Amino acid sequence: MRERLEQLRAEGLEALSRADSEDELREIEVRFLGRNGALTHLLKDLGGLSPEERPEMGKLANEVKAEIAASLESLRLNLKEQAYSLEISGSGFDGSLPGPSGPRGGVHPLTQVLWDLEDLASRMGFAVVDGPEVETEENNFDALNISVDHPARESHDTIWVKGDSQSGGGLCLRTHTSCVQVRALKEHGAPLRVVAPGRVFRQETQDATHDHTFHQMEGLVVDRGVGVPHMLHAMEALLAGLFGRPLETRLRPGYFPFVEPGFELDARCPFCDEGCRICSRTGWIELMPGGLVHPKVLDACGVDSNVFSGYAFGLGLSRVAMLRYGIDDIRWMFSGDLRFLEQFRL
Ligand code: FA5
Repeated sequence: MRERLEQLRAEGLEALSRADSEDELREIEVRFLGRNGALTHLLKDLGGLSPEERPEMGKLANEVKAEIAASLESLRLNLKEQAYSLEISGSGFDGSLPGPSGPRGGVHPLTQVLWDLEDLASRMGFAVVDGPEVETEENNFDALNISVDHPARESHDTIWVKGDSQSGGGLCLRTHTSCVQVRALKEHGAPLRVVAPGRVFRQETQDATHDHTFHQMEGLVVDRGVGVPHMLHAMEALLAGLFGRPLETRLRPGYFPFVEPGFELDARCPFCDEGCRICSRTGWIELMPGGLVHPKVLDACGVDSNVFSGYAFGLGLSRVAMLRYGIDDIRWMFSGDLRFLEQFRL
């Protein structure tokens, strides 16, 4: 028994002297000290020894076990220290290797539509301009020829920050991006060619195509001799660029106090053939109203309407995103629901 124990001690220490990885140490630990290891097997034979021999061999077996275990522990510590020194010395670190990859994000469909539109409009010669979301009553309504008794001013449409629909001189959350027409014309005068994308707000009962917070993009061109054909060409070019093909549209008369004549450009509903809840059972989705800038608007902005004419349009970006990606309810947009957002992962 003594010889077998001594042999085991020598074998164990010898194996440990050659080990240089954590994996090897673990394998030696199992081989010698594990539940089915060599030493455990030997200890089972202690029962067959004479009562005189048993304590001595038991003591020796414990010594062997403790020695191998201590050696294992100190080698483990050495390995850890070596790895740590290597790490802090910087050697072995390759900065050109890719980092650990996390979950990938995506671009929100509205943002993608916005980026594509800004890109398209820029290539068509439009400058991209901006305006504040809290707007004066003057810019949002008065300068746009929206009189104080126009339904758009009523409290069920407009969210007032200061004043109300009748008081005058108030502040509201802008109800459309048309107010940027006024700002841009007052600041830059004519000729002018701008688009103004942004967030707008209305006290709206939400349904599949109406939200209280949504995005529009205003387009405005003012120059000498601008007419309806220029407007139609620009509107159709923008939509075709956005959808990668000419869209099936229809043009009908529309009333907006700040254009004359005014139009509504509707897109064929992609969700049905003859009418569904998304297109209010008409087969068409209101997408892009427009018209020739009313002379009163030009004059209110200090542009001579006897010299200049212009066109303006307002594109509903949330509805464009719905058509482009087949989103059947506008309320998904700001729902924050991962089941929706994850479909736009890159
Ligand atoms: C306007 O806001 C006008 N300022 C547009 C305009 C600009 C007309 C320039 C003429 C010249 P309207 O309220 O129809 O118009 O809204 C324009 C577009 O915004 C609609 O065609 C639709 O696409 C979108 N829209 C309107 N209301 C909502 C809503 N509650 N939720 C989501 N999109 C909406």
